Amino acid sequence: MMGIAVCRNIFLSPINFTTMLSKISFASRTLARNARGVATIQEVLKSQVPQKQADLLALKKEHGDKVLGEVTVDQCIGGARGVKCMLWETSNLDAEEGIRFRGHTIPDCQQILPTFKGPAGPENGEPLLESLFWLLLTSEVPTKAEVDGLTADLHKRAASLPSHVVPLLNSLPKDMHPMTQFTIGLNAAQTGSAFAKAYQDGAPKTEYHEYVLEDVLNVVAQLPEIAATIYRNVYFDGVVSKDTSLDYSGNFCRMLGYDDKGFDELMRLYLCIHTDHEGGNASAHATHLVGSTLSDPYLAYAGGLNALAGPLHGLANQEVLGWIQGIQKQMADEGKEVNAETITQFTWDTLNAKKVIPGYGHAVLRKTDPRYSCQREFALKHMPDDELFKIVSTIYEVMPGILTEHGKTKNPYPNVDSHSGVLLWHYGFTQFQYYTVLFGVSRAVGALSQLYWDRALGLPLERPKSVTPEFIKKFCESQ
Ligand code: HAX
Repeated sequence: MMGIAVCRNIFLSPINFTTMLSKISFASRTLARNARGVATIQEVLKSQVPQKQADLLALKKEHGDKVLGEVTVDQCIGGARGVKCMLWETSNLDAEEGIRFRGHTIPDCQQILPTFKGPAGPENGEPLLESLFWLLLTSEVPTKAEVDGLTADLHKRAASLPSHVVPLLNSLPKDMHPMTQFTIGLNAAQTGSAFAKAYQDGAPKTEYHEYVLEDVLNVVAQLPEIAATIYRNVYFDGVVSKDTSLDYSGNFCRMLGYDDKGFDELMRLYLCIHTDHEGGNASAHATHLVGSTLSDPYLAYAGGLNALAGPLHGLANQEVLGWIQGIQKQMADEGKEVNAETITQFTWDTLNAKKVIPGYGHAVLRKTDPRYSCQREFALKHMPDDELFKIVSTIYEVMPGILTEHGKTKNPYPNVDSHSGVLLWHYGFTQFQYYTVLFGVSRAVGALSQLYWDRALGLPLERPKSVTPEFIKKFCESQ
């Protein structure tokens, strides 16, 4: 019977087939996991490190002198697009397909990762951030019991935020950008770094990753309180309330001051999809680079947050809302509707003013970002009649054509930042200057999972070679 059902499914559609394979392999992994009992993330990683170290040594020994690609002068001057020069474990970005977390697409993750209700599957809600954290760190799909253990551990670790951090945040000017406050808060929490202390105390290199893991878990655990304190200070009464009976995302929503199951689900999706986007993006790369100097995870991720705060990167989600409001205001002033025609006109005005359209284009992607698509699915399911969502949908209808006609961007399709703000706005989270902080809470999970492996694998100081324009000219003329 099962064979027949499987065959029928195969002929239904390739997507069903992939989903079914994911479910089968998830089921077999779950059986294996149940056989070993409930493990902690530390135990799983400890068992993996020796093999991973041996694998990397073997890879270097066998292929160390092979050529992965060449670098053109355009690439050297043009932000190193496409230059393969960084090892990244946790995720991979394909220009057409988008992100895969440890080999799993976003729809896969929605099928196989435990949810707040328990079992995996979209019928039970969005995956828990802790599930994805486990997957990114270990490359394994956790059981619900393992995820619950990690949730409890993170809640416990949150209390380790040094006592001077919240008073410091309370003293900051309210008009300081939330991302600036965020990096100040994280830098200030660095006094609690286990790795910095162990290094000072002379820990051997072979043990660095153990202390780094402590810091990675602590940073992820402490970020919600830093982030929520900033939000509550800047926009409300400064009071942060917790509910540790919930998961990481649900508790974070309560800390921000939201008590709405729909918003909890959105936050789970939001925090999952922003975690990781392979290594070359500015926030992940900055974390990796700073960490390669043996700066501890607090300082390394503060570097990542500073990169995320730029408008070409994470700040684009704030810019998108500002741009949409610009259309709304202008059309209201002119007594016009916001529709395909007026959006087209407004877009050309923006482009003719030599500005970029926030939320569109990407350095790697050449198709609609699947992080955009899954947010669109969420909106279609939970808020199909929302006014802003309709505007975002109309923008999606017209923008690829306009950007193609404009002829500059290599990718005329939307990226993750094009959609996220509209979903937050729907639930009353309208303070869009703060949006990038939410992105920053999530990105820690990916960038720091990789940072753990950087130290476990003993990756060296990152130090590419720069060249002068005179060198390029002389070198090329001599060819
Ligand atoms: N609107 C107008 N022009 C755009 C554009 C856009 N959305 N995207 C790219 N272009 C322009 C570039 O500015 C560039 O122009 P110049 O030749 O005059 O410098 C040209 O098209 C070629 O750029 P590209 O090769 O297609 O894109 P890049 O790899 O250089 O840049 C960016 C990628 C994401 C920075 C770019 O598409 C952009 O500025 N987009 C708008 C900002 C944005 O949405 N950023 C978020 C990206 C996702 C992310 O990191 N999230 O955190």
